[in-house]
Amino acid sequence: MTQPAAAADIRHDWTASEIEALLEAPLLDLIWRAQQLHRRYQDDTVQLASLLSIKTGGCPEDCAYCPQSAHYAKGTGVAKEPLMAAADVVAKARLAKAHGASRFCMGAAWREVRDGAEFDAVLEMVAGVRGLGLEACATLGMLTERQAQRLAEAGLTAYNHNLDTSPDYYATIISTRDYQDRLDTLAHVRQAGITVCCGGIIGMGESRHDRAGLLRALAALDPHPESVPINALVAVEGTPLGERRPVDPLDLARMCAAARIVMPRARVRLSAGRAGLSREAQALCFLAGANSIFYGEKLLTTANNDAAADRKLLADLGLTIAGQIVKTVSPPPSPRSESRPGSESR
Ligand code: SAM
Ligand code: DTB
Ligand code: SF4
Repeated sequence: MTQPAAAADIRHDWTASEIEALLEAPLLDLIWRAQQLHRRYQDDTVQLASLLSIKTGGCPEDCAYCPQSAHYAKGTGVAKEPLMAAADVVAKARLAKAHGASRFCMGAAWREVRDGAEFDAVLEMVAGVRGLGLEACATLGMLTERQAQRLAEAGLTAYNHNLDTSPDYYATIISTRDYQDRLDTLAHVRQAGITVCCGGIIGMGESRHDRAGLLRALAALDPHPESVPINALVAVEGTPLGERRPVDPLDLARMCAAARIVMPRARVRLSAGRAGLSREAQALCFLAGANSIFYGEKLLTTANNDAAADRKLLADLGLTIAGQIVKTVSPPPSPRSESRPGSESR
């Protein structure tokens, strides 16, 4: 059960040093604090969001982590593909729903949206996904205010646009756009009434101060993003970060916990990099405050966890899948109590 907000819990003035102190606190103290907020503002559900790359490769941006950048295509072998047909995308969404997803996210390797037939097709995809009763999310690069409005009119639930890292570290990772470009698009999304999905990546060589700087920038958004993806770098051969070593799963748990503390109402999504985590490491991240995952065997271009294994993990942990009707069997009536209906939904 979520409870009324205590004003002091919802803040937009977190400083990087306050957040750095969270990240360097003893892990169990940090998780304890995060759990208290989790139980005040969240329930026991985990949201399953399926991802589909609707337009792969050939992106003009030079994001050092990204296998879809045209700058690194020779090394990664990720070829530029055309935009998928709307009917094919909606068919994939139908399948994702059948497997238990409640949100469907469509990703395009674009620097920005351009008006025209392709954007019109994306609007058709959004309407089609919503028509299935799924939440629709898109991540298409930069947007104007008008484009955000058109996405809202098509029924888009959420727009994913990550800040990725701290303002200070940003230029080390991307040179073809700046932090303010990202903030401008986020403002357009918010103005259009679409919910904001915004997070970042750890494991790119950033310092703890940078991780704190990312969370500070996210928490400064007012209102806070409704969902916050925490990605661990998937080091793809051929990208400038292809040789990076995997992050320590405990650092991922720390990041989830700090995100839960500074943005208590957000769904914190344990995102890319989950395929490298043990069940126990994932459980720790859920304990720390993560309550959403990308679900389905593929992220955009790289592998994700097996869907059946994910369902089993959530069941073994006693977590509930968001948006699903769960039948609970009542205990047998005792001689002195009245019989109750055999099942209830939540
Ligand atoms: N082109 C659009 C954009 O950049 O906003 C949308 C697609 S882009 C692939 C979406 C996000 O995926 C990026 O902002 C980044 O946070 C994440 N991402 C991309 N490649 C990744 C990788 N190798 N490891 C972890 N996260 C990654
Ligand atoms: C997000 O924060 N992570 C997702 C989603 N938003 C679009 C993307 C992860 C991509 C990982 C690398 C790949 O599969 O290409
Ligand atoms: Fe392009 Fe997005 Fe990849 Fe950057 S992260 S190269 S903008 S697809």
